[in-house]
Amino acid sequence: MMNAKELKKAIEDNVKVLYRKTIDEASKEQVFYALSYAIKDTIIDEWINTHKAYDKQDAKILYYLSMEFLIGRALGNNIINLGARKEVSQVLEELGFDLTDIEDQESDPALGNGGLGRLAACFLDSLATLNYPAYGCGIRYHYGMFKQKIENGYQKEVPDDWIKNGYPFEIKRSEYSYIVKFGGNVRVDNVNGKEKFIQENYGSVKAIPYDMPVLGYENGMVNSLRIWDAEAITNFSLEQFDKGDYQKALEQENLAKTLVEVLYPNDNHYAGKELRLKQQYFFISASLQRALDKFKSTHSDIHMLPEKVVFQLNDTHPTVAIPELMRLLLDEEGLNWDEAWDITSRCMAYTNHTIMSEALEKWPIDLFKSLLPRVYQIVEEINRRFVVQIRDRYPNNAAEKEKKMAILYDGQVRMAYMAIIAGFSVNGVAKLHTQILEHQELKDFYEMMPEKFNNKTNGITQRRFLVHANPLLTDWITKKLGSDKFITDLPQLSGLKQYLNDDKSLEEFMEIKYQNKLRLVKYIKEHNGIDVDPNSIFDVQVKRLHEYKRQLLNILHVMYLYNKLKNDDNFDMYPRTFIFGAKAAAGYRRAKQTIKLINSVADVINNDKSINGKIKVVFIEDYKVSNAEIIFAAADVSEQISTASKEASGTGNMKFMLNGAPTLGTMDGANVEIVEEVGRDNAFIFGLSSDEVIAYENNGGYDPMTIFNSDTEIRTVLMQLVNGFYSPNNTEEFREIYDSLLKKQGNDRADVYFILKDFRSYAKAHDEVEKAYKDKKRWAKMALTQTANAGKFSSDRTIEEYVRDIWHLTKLRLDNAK
Ligand code: GPQ
Repeated sequence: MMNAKELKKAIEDNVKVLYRKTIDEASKEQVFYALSYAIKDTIIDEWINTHKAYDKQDAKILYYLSMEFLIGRALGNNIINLGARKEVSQVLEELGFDLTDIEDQESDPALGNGGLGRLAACFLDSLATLNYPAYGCGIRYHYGMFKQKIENGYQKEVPDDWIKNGYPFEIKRSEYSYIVKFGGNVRVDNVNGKEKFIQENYGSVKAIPYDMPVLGYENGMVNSLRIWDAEAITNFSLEQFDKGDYQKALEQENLAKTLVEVLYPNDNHYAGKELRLKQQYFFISASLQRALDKFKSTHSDIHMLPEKVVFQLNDTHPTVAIPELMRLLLDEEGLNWDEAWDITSRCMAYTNHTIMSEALEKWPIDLFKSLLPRVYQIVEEINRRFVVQIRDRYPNNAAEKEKKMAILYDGQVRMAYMAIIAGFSVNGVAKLHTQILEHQELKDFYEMMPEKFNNKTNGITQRRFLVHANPLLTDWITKKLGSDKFITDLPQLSGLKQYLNDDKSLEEFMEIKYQNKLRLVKYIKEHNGIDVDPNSIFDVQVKRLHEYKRQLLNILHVMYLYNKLKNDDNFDMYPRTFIFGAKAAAGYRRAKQTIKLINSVADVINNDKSINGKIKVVFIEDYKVSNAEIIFAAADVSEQISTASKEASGTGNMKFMLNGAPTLGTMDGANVEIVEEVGRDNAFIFGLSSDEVIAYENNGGYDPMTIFNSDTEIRTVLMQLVNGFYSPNNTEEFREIYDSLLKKQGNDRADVYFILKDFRSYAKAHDEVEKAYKDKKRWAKMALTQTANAGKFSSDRTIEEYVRDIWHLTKLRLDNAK
């Protein structure tokens, strides 16, 4: 890192070169660019040095293949990982600027939907911090996750043109471009008695990589996130035009334009769009071609590939990597099937992130085949061989096993099955989730190949979600522990346990929470125009809007509390602010109706003077990584209320925990492991267990009408959905929500997600929260207990487990590192 004087000069020079301005004339945005380029300058040498070390040490490289990297803003994070936070702030101050303001100028790169994409970003941070050689490989979407506007209570999607003004931390690397082919047909040639498969009449595009630096924490390591952009090859070339191929030239131009245009905004949901499959193949083919070329530039024997390269498939989205690697090895490298299969199956590992059936990718064979004719042939052969294996192993129930396990079945290509069959590892993302995979969802595979299955409980990076998000707490912990080692060794937080009975420390801890609440209060006032009482309990649910995550349960409970306040003279409550933040997939009706409901309830309650502000409801517009950091730091209560068995892990739960907010949740996903760490007394657990949910599901569900008929308070709340209480101008506004809770909907049971079933138990858990909060000291202790026990949930731990059990990487040595 340059010294303060050099940095100052670099910023001033950049402002001049970029904008023909002196620093005193520069806007905040201009200073953002000037500073970012200065920071990039200091990164570059370490970046080069790291990749020289890759080559010199002949390091095994991980390729983390993912359709999503929800990286969030880079500037602040890079400054932290360079260890230059204080210095940079000071220089900016001298120049008349505030670092936080400058950071706010950066667009928030949202190349992901939610948990899955954010996990990939946390993993990159940990890999670099732990000195492991790795590339993230993904897509340079021109439009990331849409920006959310709330208009009249409804979500409106606004395109996220994140690269409009140029993104300072990326580098275009045209010299590593590759051609990717789509469609056409396969011709078989016979060359010297050997079959050769030639794809012809295809359309193609050029894949161009852009690299972003991924910095380790104060260790001189800089890995790359490589995202692929598309360009047309022809540009209406005369040649094609002459050949009368005008149509094709146009098509290719168009393909390049649309291919990487936009991220599909679906979380935990597969929509089956052709363009999505094109995106998948596009970035996979380019990434693999590049990985093979890189390998071959320093190795002569392709059979060594598994010793030097490993590919991790982030969910099924990149699974086409399996037949694509086979294709490259067979058709380009000239290997035979067995050799190619041996290499492929030793290079590929798969992570499963959900058991929700609507998320499972199943491509129609017709579509798959016409788009990827050669790749499809290979899939057929993989499937054929696997089916032979099944018939061998299960001679008595082969047909049934085939139905349950074959890759090709019922006119579909089942991607998850291909990933399991071809790869050497299948992992779930939390203990409970992995158990459900092994014993329910994938039990036939587990029975046949148990050695492939393993668990890797998710984690989060403390560099972003503590050091960057919560500088006050970071400083305090550093003081209390006498060291900042927890920044790279999170279990050191357990040293805070010695302060659990120290009144002064508890007071300090809660004072920091209060300061962070003030920061959020200010954000809410500026962005929502709502006044929030910082002394109220901040009860927060921020995550994607999905029925299984049950934001509906939360808001119904708010309606219930409001009724009690209005109608029951004996009822009183501690002031609460219910904070929501959530984007709904653009085409997800029920999710959008839930957003409208939350906003309608907010409107009525926030404007009712008679309840003395005892309840406030805030819907934070455009929930994203940058405001998430402010929200986690300010939360008192972490709502993790998914229907048990449905949330594979959750990672927001860990971010709240780290920042001192106890979990109010079900025994689902990683909540189970959070409770294991803090103890049952330091969490508010409610609801059906996953076993109970699964048992109900296997027996046709339960009857919500009995609850409706017997519980008058619940009934009142439900009636308010359809009597205009929250929608005076349209009593039908929330009819579908009402119906979904009480009536069978086509093939769906009533109340698929057990909202009414869990309601009373949820309300009781909320009572417990209030009781605990009123006892200031008890609460402070409980809050500090969360932070002190958060050590397990660092993505550093997760990455070390992947390395130990799956990737077998070696730490890179960096000679010039600090
Ligand atoms: N997850 Cl399949 C997503 O965010 N998107 C998806 O499409 C799928 C899963 C989440 C999952 O719901 C969370 O429980 C996990 O914590 C997260 O992936 C990371 O594993």
